[in-house]
Amino acid sequence: MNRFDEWYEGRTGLTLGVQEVVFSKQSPFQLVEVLHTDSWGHVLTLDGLVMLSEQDEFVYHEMLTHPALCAHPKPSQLCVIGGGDGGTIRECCKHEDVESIDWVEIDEVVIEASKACFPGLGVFDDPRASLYIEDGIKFVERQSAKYDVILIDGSDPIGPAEGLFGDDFVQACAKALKPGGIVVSQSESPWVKTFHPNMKTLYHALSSHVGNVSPYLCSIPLYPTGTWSMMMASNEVDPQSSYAFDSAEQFCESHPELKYFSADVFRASQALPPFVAALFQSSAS
Ligand code: SPD
Repeated sequence: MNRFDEWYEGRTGLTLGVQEVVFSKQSPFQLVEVLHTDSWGHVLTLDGLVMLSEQDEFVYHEMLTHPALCAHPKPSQLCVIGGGDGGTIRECCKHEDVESIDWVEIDEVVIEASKACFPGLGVFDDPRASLYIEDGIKFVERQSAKYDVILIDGSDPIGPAEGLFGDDFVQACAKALKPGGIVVSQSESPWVKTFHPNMKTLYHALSSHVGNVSPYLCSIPLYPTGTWSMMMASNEVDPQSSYAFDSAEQFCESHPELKYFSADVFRASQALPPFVAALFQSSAS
């Protein structure tokens, strides 16, 4: 392979020059590959879709984690669904209030590839995190009023991750949250029409089962179109409050290694261009 293409709408896509396939294994769920690319270092793909690159992964992991963990007054008990590369766990572990993380990854091969090919990227040995290799949907269905924050670090809504965008799963997350808890999910690109139905379903499910939904945006060059969305929902916590921004300011002061998240970026990420806001004003599909 000397080039990799990810097609996201017909013949539109992303192309990367590939120097070497450094890992390739078909798991029971998907084809897990790590490619060494010309410009982005190692890149992890699942069934031919980019999950992360060494060079831009910090955006996704910082933005999935810190908005909710700064907005919540005491994020002690967490649940992370997916994220077998360990990047989200790495960011969660930076928060002193975190006491325990139930981490549920369906595919052991993603963990194997990440440990072998991205040394130092993920955190796999923090005593606060307990790893469960199982279907995150079934795991969450068994929980009740247990978590302050649930982070959904799934892949795209095709194949094993499709259920993570569905009404039943969001309802199960709502039941698994403590009062005042927060759910955050990655939620695709507003530019890619193929994913609009999933984005709308997720938004409306979060809104009816959890509470107020705040979609926000960030820039991830190797994801389709480079503009990426995430959704945060809570029935009590307001991510636009001065508490949330002050807490982000303080957190960033003690974490100068952060490369994307800041209090200003947090605030700005919630400003939605009208075409994005309009996606969520129409009915569920
Ligand atoms: N189009 C890619 C969406 C992938 C979201 N999950 C990435 C996992 C990184 N921890």
